[in-house]
Amino acid sequence: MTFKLKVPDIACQGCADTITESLLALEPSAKIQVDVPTKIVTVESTVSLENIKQAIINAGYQIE
Ligand SMILES: [Cu+2]
Repeated sequence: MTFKLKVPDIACQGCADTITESLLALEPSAKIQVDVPTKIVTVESTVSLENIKQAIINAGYQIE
């Protein structure tokens, strides 16, 4: 499944890296794209949307 999530707190590449790492910890083979200007995280993963959201929240970010 491919999920698109808006994470308004993303401000820089450091935020993008933190979110990417937390999602890779969840599923190492996930494909993750973080677009800093639009603050959109695209995740291609077999993990449920709920778990993806939780990983982003645990990394310290809120999802819109
Ligand atoms: Cu940042």
